[in-house]
This record gives sequence, structure tokens and C-alpha cells, in this order.
Amino acid sequence: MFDGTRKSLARAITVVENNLSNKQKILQAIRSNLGRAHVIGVTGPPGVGKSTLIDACIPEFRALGQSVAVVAVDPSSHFSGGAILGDRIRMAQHAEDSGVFIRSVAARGHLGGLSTTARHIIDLFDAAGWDRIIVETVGAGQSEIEISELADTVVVLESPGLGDEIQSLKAGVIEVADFIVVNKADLPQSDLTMSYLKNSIALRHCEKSARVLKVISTTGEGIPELVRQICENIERLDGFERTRTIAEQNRRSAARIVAESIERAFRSSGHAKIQEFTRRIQSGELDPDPLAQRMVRHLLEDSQDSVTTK
Ligand SMILES: Nc1nc2c(ncn2[C@@H]2O[C@H](COP(=O)(O)OP(=O)(O)O)[C@@H](O)[C@H]2O)c(=O)[nH]1
Ligand SMILES: [Mg+2]
Repeated sequence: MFDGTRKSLARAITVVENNLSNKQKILQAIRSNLGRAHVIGVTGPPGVGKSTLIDACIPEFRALGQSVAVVAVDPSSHFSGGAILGDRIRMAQHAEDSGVFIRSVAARGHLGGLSTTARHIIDLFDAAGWDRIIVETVGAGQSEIEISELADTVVVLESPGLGDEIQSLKAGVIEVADFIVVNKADLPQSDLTMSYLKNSIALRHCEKSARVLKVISTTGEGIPELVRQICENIERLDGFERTRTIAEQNRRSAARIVAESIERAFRSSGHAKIQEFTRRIQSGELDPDPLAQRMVRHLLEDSQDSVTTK
């Protein structure tokens, strides 16, 4: 069973990844041990330097006595190829350290999306007592929002560029970021990019305003300052705000889990009713919008019944 040791952790991850029969039992068993780890989401476009940055941050966290688990979620295409091999080799410098655990996970959903498997693996690390869980995801619009649902601290990476070239300015990204990090500050225009980002943040009047930093991940320049500020953020969140964050995250991820299950049912179910709906939607006979609303109403009445009859 799952006792939190490295070996049983590796085994539990395999169980979760391969959907083996004792998966639910393990997930059930760890439920009461969740919410202790601090999850740091690192996101940004492919090639921006996420893995290099994470790699550079690990020794800083280790120097503070914190254990670090890395969950690297990449589109499946990167897993067979050189890119992920590169990740493994670069991150392998920490391989001997028992306070570091690096795991790559296939993104089975949409590009950069966080698969349910990835979420479960994060939970396993959390339950096993890992202090910091760094999750690398490819920024592709939706994934930044997804990462914000489970990460306590969101780091969005950007490389030097101007205006339209700056990918983190896409809708919603600035709003979820705690830190916007201009990586590759050894390249031209990094200062211009910084001020451009700062101006955009000031104009948005977001609830939380992201801090903008610049680093050179390949040399480690700026990394200690980034880690220091992340730790400050962690301390700030520990306490009332963090409890609220966890409650909020749970609510949002519950909503996503329900939505995903329904979507899955629609995509793959051979159920006659769903086939009928799909056929009528495709023929233009049925509008998905009122159908969805009717289904939600139905669902709520139904679950109300089952709650009250229990
Ligand atoms: N010039 C420069 N290159 C960097 C820096 N950080 C990462 N890179 C390079 O950018 C490429 C992509 O890095 P990687 O970490 O794999 O990006 P990821 O796809 O976001 O994980 C690699 O060739 C890195 O060596 C940096 O600070 N400066
Ligand atoms: Mg990477």
C-alpha cells in the first residue's frame, strides 16, 4: 500500500498512470493527507525555457531544506522525441538527491492540458509529504487557467519580444500569474519587454498583480531572487489566504471534473440517448445551448432528490 516512501510513490504513480485496479483505493486513502504541499505552476510557450528554469530553481529550494518534486506535463509528441530526453538529461543532475523527484507525464488531453492523471500524481506527491511540487505545462491559452486551479503560485514565462510577440499577454494569462518571468534576458529587448509587461499589468487592474522579473536560466542569473520571492509568496499564502485558495481551487476543480466527465460521455458514449442528441445536433435540428441548459436543470433536480433521500 501507499506509505509515502520513494519506492511506493513510484509504484503508486504507475498505478495511477496505467489506471490499474487499485487506483481508486490509493486515491481514496490519500484524500485526508492533501493540501500540505505548495504547488508551483510553471507555464509558457514551448522553448521559452521552462525546464531550464525549473532545473535552476531546484538547488535554491534544496538549499532552503525543501524537498522538490517536478511533474513535467508535455504534449505527448515531445515524449518520444529529443525534447523530453533533453529535459531528462538536464534535470538528471539532481538525480542523486533524495530530496528531488522528477516525473514526466503525458498530456492526454488537449495541448498542454492537465490530464486527470497529472492531477492525481500531484496529489500523490502532496500526500507523500513533498514540500514543493513544481508543475511544468505548455502554455496554450486554456492551460494557464487550468494550472491556476491547482497551483498556489503561478509562474508564467516569456522570452524577450515586443507587443504582439509577447505570448503571456493572451487573455486571462496575466490575471492568473503571480510572477511573469522574462527568461533569456541575455537576448536583446528584455528590459523593453519588462516595461511593456509592467504597463500592461498596471492597465488591467487585476485582483492580484503579477510581479515581473527577468532571469537567465542557463546561467542562473536572477534565479535566487525569483525563488526568494516565490518563498515570500508561499509564506504570505500560509494561513487564511491559503485556506481560502484551497477551498476555491477545490470548487473550481470539482466543476472541471464534472464538466470533463460529461464531455467524455458525449465523445465516447455509445449510449443511445447521446447518439441521438449528437445526430440531431449535427443535422441542425437541435441547438446545443438549450439542450445543455435543460440537461443541467435535469441533473440538479436529480441530484437534489438523491441528496434529500439519503
Ligand atoms: N539564451 C538563453 N537560452 C535559454 C535560456 N533558458 C533556456 N534557454 C534555452 O532554450 C531552449 C529551450 O529550453 P527548455 O528549458 O527546454 O524550454 P521549455 O520547452 O520551455 O521547457 C534550450 O535550448 C535552452 O538551453 C536563457 O536564459 N537564455
Ligand atoms: Mg520543457
